[in-house]
Amino acid sequence: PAVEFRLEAPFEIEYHDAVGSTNDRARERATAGDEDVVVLADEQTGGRGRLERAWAAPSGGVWASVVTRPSIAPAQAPLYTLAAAVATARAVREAGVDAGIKWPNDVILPGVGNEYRKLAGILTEMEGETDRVSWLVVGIGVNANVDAADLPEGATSIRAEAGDIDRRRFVQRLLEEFDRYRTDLEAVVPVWRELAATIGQRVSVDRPGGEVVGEAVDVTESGALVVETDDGERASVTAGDCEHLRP
Ligand code: BT5
Repeated sequence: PAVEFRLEAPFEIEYHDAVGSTNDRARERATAGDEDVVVLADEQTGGRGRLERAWAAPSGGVWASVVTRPSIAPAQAPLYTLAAAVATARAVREAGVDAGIKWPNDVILPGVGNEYRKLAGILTEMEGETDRVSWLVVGIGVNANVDAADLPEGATSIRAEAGDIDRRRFVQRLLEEFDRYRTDLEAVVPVWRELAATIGQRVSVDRPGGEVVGEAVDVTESGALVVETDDGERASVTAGDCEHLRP
């Protein structure tokens, strides 16, 4: 696979056949002061999701973590996550899978209500002051050339939906798209909206302030989900876990 990942991407590539978590290795590079590095692995033995959840990362996937040092405030970091979701969804669509985005950052094969299947996820980690980000690590996991049987229930892969892809080409396109959107953050939310599978769904969002149930009606300029609750109130949620409910 090392040869497969030789790229012309606008990033330095650090490739591993196997690593615990590409995000952990990317954090080391970030802490060392590096930037515009992508840590890539064929397989992760300790892949991580959000909130300490495990991420299955068998050989054949695209497990990538991008180290960046943008001059932004921490409040803008969610836009980088949305940019990665947009880049991932566009690359997956080019690979022939009719993917959508589930707020905030899951790339899914849409289905009725909660019958969607997850193809990719994003884990952004950062360090910095209250007014300035020092570094961001954007971890992108795509179930590419892997069997659905090697993934948790509710997950699918590009292999299962459309057949194997050329991972070198896929990563090249993914990074080109991410590079384009991170340098044009204003373009992110409009494209995110076009790809959104969450808008129009009945959702339940588990957020720090408690659960919100209602219809997802929009995403704000900073990437917050706007939910219209059953009593007609609008709540905007900046972070949390979102479930699509059966209509
Ligand atoms: C995510 O977390 O969706 C973020 C996943 C980020 C993975 C990338 S791979 C490269 C980089 N290095 C890392 O160590 N991580 C990043 P979350 O929204 O918390 O979803 C996690 C949940 O998705 C788990 O609890 C499982 O239910 C499910 N899951 C686990 N592995 C999966 C997979 N390969 N495909 C689809 N769903 C999976």
